[in-house]
Amino acid sequence: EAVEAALAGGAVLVQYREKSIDTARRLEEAMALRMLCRKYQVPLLINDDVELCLAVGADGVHLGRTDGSLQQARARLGESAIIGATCHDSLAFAAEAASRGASYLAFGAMYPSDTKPGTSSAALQTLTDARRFGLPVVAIGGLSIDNAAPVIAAGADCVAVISHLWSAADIAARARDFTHLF
Ligand code: 3NM
Repeated sequence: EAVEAALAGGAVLVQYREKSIDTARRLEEAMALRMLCRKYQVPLLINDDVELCLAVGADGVHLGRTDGSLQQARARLGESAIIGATCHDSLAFAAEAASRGASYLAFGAMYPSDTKPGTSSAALQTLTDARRFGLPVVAIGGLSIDNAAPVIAAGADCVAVISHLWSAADIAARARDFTHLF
């Protein structure tokens, strides 16, 4: 219900991010999301799990920093898959990911995040500089309606949000508020 509300409010991409080792549950949830995202014609990405992506026919994966994973994922998923790469605050990581065929570059954390406390921080300038790679720039970490505008002004094409979206009393309205920042 929460994801459907976010989609109705205008979310343009959904990432399934589930660290549980319960394979059956992961498969079931990812499949349910796949059907929901298809209904709204929004891509579904799976965090760090190429095989689950293939199993449910998701649109791609988001990858953390593991050597070689990008090429392996591309080889397994094909040219049309969306493959996103975490770059933290590093233009060097971004350059490497771009050269290895990443579909978008993700930077963060832009602000302290309750979801991922203690993660390293990324500068607004990094978003601006990353535009040189010619790929969509995604910003993540501690983003809210009140603090996302400077991140978008600095060069983010997308904001990835957990807490400030899912904690909203009206998730569709909160998603809509984010779309109005662009
Ligand atoms: N990655 P929230 S920050 C999953 O910096 C994740 O790479 C981050 O959640 C990074 O919107 C983060 O609740 C958590 O802060 C984002």
